[in-house]
Amino acid sequence: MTDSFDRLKQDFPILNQVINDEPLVYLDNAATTQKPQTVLDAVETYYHTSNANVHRGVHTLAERATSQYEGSREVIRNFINAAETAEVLLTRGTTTSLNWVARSFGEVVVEAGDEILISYMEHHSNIVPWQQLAKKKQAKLVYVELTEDGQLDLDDFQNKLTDKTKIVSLTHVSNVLGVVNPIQQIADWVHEKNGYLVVDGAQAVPHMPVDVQALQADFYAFSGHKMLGPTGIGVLYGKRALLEQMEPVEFGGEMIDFVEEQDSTWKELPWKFEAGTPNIAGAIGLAVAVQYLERIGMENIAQHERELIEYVMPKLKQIKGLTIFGPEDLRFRTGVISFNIDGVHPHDVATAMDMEGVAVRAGHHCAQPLMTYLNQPATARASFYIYNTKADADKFVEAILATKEFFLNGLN
Ligand code: C6P
Repeated sequence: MTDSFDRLKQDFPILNQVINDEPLVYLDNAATTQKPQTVLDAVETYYHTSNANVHRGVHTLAERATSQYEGSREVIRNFINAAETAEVLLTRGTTTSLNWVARSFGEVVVEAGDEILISYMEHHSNIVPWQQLAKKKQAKLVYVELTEDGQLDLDDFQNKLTDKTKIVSLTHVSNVLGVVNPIQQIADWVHEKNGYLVVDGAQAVPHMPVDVQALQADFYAFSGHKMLGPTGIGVLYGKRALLEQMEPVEFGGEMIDFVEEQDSTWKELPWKFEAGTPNIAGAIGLAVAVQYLERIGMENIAQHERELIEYVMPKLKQIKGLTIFGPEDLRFRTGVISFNIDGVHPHDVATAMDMEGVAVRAGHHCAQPLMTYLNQPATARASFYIYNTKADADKFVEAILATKEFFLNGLN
């Protein structure tokens, strides 16, 4: 399977370059992915041939832009199997999507004394909006513990899921541990308690098939730039019945039906949430990215990443002084590998690996409560994607060994 992925690199012009005298090995895909030529072309072609504002004009370019923008929404709807395009809101990314849910839906359902349940593996974008809501509503933010090997502790989850729990908001895949959470099972538990489930899908949608109807999540958020699309475009899926109850978060042009001196009415879904001129080129680019992923097949992509980590993990485990975070059982992981080298600061690790042409990220990965929980100030992190190969994995291992040698033995 991975062999047929080897030729994908040629679709990504940015990958064909030398960094610090070494061919680039890009392993920072959890932060953002690179863009294939088809996505770059789609964005450029839009500006060359169809640029206009959407939903406003009747001239030909305006109609073209509108039909491409709304056509992109349909491509995305089909990709995640939402029941209708009214349930697919185009946002700036996962952060905006989660903020909209917390501010608008949270406003509707959360009352003083209620609980909002999240976990210790959440990204700040799935913590801070809930902290703000909890403060405003005098609700309580409750954290689910993790198991020893970094999975969601499902016993603790079930203990903390009570009649007081109004909203559960969990990541589908952790951006630090790479662990995949059993969202479908969790949705059943949450709904039995009459709660609502919000899912941060930023690290899941790019890497595996996601069917929002099968998952039964009430809201599901993700970002275009982590799945080959442009930056500044993302998605908030929500069940129609819930979106109907919510007020828009932003107000202004595009989202109104009728404006009088003192009051206004809103457009229908999904437009009532999309105030102002949207990221039209971003949506078009994202749809082309989705089509690129669909051509490869999301099952194949998940399988490719699994093969890469099955290939690289045994090699990493042989390196003395290397700690790898997250589950031992690779069936519960995507291609995210956080690690530390004893005695070397993760930032130094990332800088030294860059000297070898290998791009990895170091830091708290916008997950400070998780770092505290793991008792680590930071980690280094490699994250694989469709265009990474076994040769990249080998280079990754070599770069770790060279880094270790350089810092611990002063050689290189
Ligand atoms: N994680 C990373 O390097 P935005 O920035 O809105 O596109 O995505 C935010 C976000 C939300 N949830 C998860 C699980 C994420 O991983 C991210 C982005 C990047 O891990 C940047 S910190």
